Amino acid sequence: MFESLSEKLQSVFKNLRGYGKLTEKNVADALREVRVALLEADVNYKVAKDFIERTKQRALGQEVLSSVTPGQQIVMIVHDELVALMSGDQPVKPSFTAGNWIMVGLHGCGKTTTCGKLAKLMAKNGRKPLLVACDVNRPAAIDQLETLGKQLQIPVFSVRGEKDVTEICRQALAAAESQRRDTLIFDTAGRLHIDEELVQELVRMRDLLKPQEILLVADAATGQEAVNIAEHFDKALNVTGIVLTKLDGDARGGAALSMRAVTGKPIKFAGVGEKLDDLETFFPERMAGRILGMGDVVGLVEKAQEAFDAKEAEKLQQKIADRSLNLEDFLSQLQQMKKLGPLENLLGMVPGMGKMPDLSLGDSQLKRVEAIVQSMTREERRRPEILNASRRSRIARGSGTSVAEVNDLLKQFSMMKRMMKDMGKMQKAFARKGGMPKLAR
Ligand SMILES: Nc1nc2c(ncn2[C@@H]2O[C@H](COP(=O)(O)OP(=O)(O)O)[C@@H](O)[C@H]2O)c(=O)[nH]1
Ligand SMILES: [Mg+2]
Repeated sequence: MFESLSEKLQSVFKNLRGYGKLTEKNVADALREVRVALLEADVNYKVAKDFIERTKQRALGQEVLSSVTPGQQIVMIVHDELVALMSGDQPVKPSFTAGNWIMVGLHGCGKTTTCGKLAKLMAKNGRKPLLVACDVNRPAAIDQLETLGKQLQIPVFSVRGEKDVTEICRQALAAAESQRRDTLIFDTAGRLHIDEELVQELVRMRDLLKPQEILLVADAATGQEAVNIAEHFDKALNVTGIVLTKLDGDARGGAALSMRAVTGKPIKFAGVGEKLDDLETFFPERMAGRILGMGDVVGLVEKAQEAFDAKEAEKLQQKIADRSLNLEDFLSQLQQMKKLGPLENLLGMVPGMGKMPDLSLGDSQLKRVEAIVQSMTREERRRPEILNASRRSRIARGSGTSVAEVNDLLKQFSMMKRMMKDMGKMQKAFARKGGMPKLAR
């Protein structure tokens, strides 16, 4: 997610890390680069400008905390400001309140898919969803929703041949009542451009349904265009929030970072893939952490908890927190992540791993890593620092790999540990300020 932006920001901060003291010029130079990175990520021009201004004021006006380097302090300020940019003056609270939920947006932005994903999340949160097909323009849209409903085993309400959406809505409300469904998710038609006819149809729906939420679904890959579209829809319908889809693709970050500031409406959910599990509650803090390569430990642990033993996850979280991670954990972490699906999705969430492109392990590579770790003695796994040249060549022979491969693995491992140490320091500083990204919940 947002790889290029993330890389650029991290390299700016890496340069700052060397300074014992920051001068006005250091800060100004760094922030100029940050600004370029934001603009290249297609962040709204004015949003980027204000962001830099605020960050500069804070960076220059603040006392340097003794526990962190000035460079780290700037990262913290940028992190705070990114969070503020995405959350506005009110923190976004995930809500799965029963009632009527309407998805609106242009053609192809991901409305129908999001309806399915949201229904799944609703069911997980104890709701009884009913999907309602209100895209009457294309019969295929009804089929698509019904297919999703079948996969999810969630009922879908449709009236084939009915062109009047308000009529469909009325019948859907009655059906929900008799089937005791408490949360209705309405899929609507899209257009290539927002037009009056579409708006009128949606307004009629809104007035009838008095929705709990009316969410604008926007394709993050389209950058500022997504933000403009959101503004238009919001003007016409007064939406309650935004679902940003396709954040897994080559979205550059511009939409995610400008949406709140430009429209004043919160991003509530993020679509991060085509599968029905790929909808997340949008947490500005996590997103900022990912962008800055600080890892998203809470997110990882949450995902992990769903996929494997909760106890295992807790242990991992604790180890990350007290930084006693050893090679055994490293291996089991890699194995567990493999269970969780495509590694790339998760790498960005693990501290330090966002920076390790070499770790995109295929099956056969994972087997080799496994073989290497298994050829070590217990002592060696727990205290890799004792691995001298002769031990390394024994391990290479034992695992049928090469010394170079053993060295690579150890290098990656120590990089990860170092990153964790850095993070630990920053977290302590954050905690003193009243807490920002936390490792432990
Ligand atoms: N990669 C990715 N694809 C998505 C996401 N959300 C939707 N899509 C894809 O976008 C296409 C259009 O989605 P659809 O729900 O039919 O859009 P609609 O016209 O607004 O109803 C489909 O191929 C979806 O699989 C997402 O978060 N990530
Ligand atoms: Mg659709």
